[in-house]
Amino acid sequence: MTAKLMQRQLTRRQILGMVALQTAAAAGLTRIGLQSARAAEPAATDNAPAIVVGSGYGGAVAALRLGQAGIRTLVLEMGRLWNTVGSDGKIFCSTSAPDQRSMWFRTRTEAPLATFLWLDLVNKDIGAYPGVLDRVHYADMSVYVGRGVGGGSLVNGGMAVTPLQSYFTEQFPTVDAAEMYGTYFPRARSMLGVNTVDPSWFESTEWYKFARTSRKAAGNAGLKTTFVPNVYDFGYMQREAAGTATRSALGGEVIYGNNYGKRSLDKTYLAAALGTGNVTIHTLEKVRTVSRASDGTYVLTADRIDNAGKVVETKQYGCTYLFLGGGSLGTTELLVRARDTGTLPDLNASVGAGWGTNGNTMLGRANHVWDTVGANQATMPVLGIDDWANTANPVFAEIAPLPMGFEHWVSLYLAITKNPERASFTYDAASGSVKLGWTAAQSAVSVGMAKKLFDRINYANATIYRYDLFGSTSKVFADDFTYHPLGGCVLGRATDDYGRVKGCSKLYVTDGSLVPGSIGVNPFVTITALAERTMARVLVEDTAP
Ligand code: FAE
Repeated sequence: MTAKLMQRQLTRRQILGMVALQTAAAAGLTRIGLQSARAAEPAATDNAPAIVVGSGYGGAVAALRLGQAGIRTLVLEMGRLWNTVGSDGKIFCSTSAPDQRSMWFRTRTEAPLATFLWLDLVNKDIGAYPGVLDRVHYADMSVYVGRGVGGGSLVNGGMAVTPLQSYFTEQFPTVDAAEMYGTYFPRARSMLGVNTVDPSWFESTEWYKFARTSRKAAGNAGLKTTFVPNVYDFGYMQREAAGTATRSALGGEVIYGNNYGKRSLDKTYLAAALGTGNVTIHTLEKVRTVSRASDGTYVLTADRIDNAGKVVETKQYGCTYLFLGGGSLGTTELLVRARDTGTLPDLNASVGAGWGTNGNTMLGRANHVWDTVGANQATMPVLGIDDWANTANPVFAEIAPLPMGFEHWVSLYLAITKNPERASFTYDAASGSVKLGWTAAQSAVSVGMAKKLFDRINYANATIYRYDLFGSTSKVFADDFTYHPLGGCVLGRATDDYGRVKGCSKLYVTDGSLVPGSIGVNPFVTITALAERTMARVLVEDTAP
């Protein structure tokens, strides 16, 4: 089959999958397969040759490639399918007036930016519901993750960055980098629908004034900025600006979901996976335990919840091949629990280890009154300050928007630092929970590195930090959360070099837990490309009859 023909077929299949996703949502179904394009709930499946846990990047790649290989596959996702409009006519709620759809079983939102002028203007009371953004709290670190069909792709900033090859090699010395950069990164970018902002539009539009102002401040300190690609459709964004398309990125939407414009996984990989006719997705089902039957097949226990979070059914599933795509937290928690409660006793000691925050730290600077950032700001970042080559203090800082609808002179950044600190997850038998050993001192390392860079920028521009954005304690650096949880089942340690879990045949990890705590840029392109590499290998070597 020619590449062109394959592409055309994929598009047709993708459309079939998207119809299935839409029809399932409209009919209120929690099981989605091609049958649901006819608004019929696919038959309940308890056994499948392959099961995929989670429908984020790693899970979506696994589901598509298994489906294309003709392997009947079941995806279990704890979040909902985001495709039904609420009373406001929108699927996702707005960022400025969030409701129950915003956060995963909360009664008040927990936005990253807690305050403005020390005032609690940002967070709002909401009803408890399986909302799209979760903030998972550990002792000294909290982690933002997406919940729903599409995982993190539903809530993230869409920045689709390929890491520097030299740093990729440093992090993954046993992976063939030439093959990654020649085959798997391009494959991932093409499937994800990565595109770039038109530079001339960027230079002229009011919507990116904030980025140009931050670029100028960085330039004054002798630092260079670089454009970063995104999966948000920039053609759509330009139509938003022209007033011919409904606003999403230009309407403040991002962390609680984008109603338009973004190529989230339900529009790309997952639609194509359903289009194969071999993939079914069950929503609102959280996998709780994994064990192995005497014949070597995997047995999963999953709780099905309703919109109030009540467990309405506990189900058992069986499969021959098990792919874990629950994300760094979800996958690692499942495996740490399985090892330490004895349901998968052969998992090695590296399971749970090697976790990091990608060195994340958020901060704001106050610009001079003449350096405006604009009342109108697009929510999709397109520029980063790239000082990674500075071996004394490597930092890549995304220039983040702060769309408040009025001029506030704040430049916001998400700094990615080369923090070498790592932590481990451990099972606490008394509470039955999995704990993360990350400490405040480990976050202080990221802060120290970000501070060195931004002290330079402040000095060169005679500006200061903002002290009012992260709570009432005059905190400058948001050091207590990350958007980029990475590691826990690191490639080559907890798994072999292709994500096959050591000690358990036919068990695979395909998500962010494979990345050893840091990748130097926003991580989803790397996660997707590694998953593509795993699937290409596993389908050839492990599933042959
Ligand atoms: P992920 O996408 O988190 O998917 C895991 C899925 O598994 C989720 O849907 C879970 O609900 C589900 N799940 C977990 N446990 C279970 C279970 N036990 N049973 C059933 N289902 C389960 O994992 N990255 C970028 O590259 N660029 C950005 O611009 C960017 N911005 C971000 C902004 C925000 C606000 C956040 C939160 C993240 C951002 N990220 C960004 C990070 C990115 O979204 C993240 O690295 C990926 O989503 C991780 O992909 P995984 O496949 O590992």
